[in-house]
Amino acid sequence: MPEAAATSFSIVLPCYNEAENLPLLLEAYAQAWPELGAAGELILVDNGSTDNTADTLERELRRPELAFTRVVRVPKNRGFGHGTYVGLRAALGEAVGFSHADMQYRPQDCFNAYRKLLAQPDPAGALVKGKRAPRDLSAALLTNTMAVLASAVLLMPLTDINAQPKVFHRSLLAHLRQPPDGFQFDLYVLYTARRRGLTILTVPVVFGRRAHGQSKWAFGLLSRYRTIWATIVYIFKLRFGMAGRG
Ligand SMILES: Nc1nc2c(ncn2[C@@H]2O[C@H](COP(=O)(O)OP(=O)(O)O)[C@@H](O)[C@H]2O)c(=O)[nH]1
Ligand SMILES: [Mg+2]
Repeated sequence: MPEAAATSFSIVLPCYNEAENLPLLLEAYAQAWPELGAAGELILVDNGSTDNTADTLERELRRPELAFTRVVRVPKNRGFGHGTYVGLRAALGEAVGFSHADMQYRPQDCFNAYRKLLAQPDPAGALVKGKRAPRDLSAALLTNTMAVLASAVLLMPLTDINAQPKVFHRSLLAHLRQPPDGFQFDLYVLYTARRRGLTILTVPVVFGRRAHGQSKWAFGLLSRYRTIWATIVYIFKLRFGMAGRG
């Protein structure tokens, strides 16, 4: 893993077939970046995309106002967790974080989480995550049911597990030893942080609408239930030591 730079922040955004959203996303980051007011880098992970993501990124990243951005490529898609982990391993920041690439979160969400982390007496002892404003009933029901189940089985308080971003000191990376490939990555990061005694802090975020395209997992009943089932199985695997315990 690369050595950490002086106080700085790496934001990792794994992108899977988000070619339509990327120009908007990058424009939002180009506009907002000066607000960060710190050294930083934006890492876009082309997570084995099969659309125009590679060409779009090549074209967009020629813009000088995106000089803080670089691309990491995953040749074959294995899922959200794998792509995010590959991006995090390439990160140089002393603080690192990840979020989504479909415009549902704002760059400022990452910045706010970073500022909150830096404001802690011991930034290495905390992880800052987004906490979504109340959403529609079925989304809230699913989120809360998964959080209650995970908390009860893993014996630790967990809420709004998949809310983005997650921002933490790079020292946690060494403990993410067996990250899951899929969307269970968020749970794994929180679980590992809690087991290591980190304090979990939140910043409020608004979960907006996708600018283009549809959710990559909740687009149909079957794919939705597959992801939910995989998460339930993963919760029990974590509990009984059959998945990576950092
Ligand atoms: N499904 C999926 N999404 C990925 C992957 N890698 C990165 N992502 C990104 O993960 C983010 C969230 O995915 P999305 O399907 O919108 O999930 P939702 O927001 O929970 O409905 C998007 O920005 C995707 O581009 C992957 O391998 N699979
Ligand atoms: Mg989304």
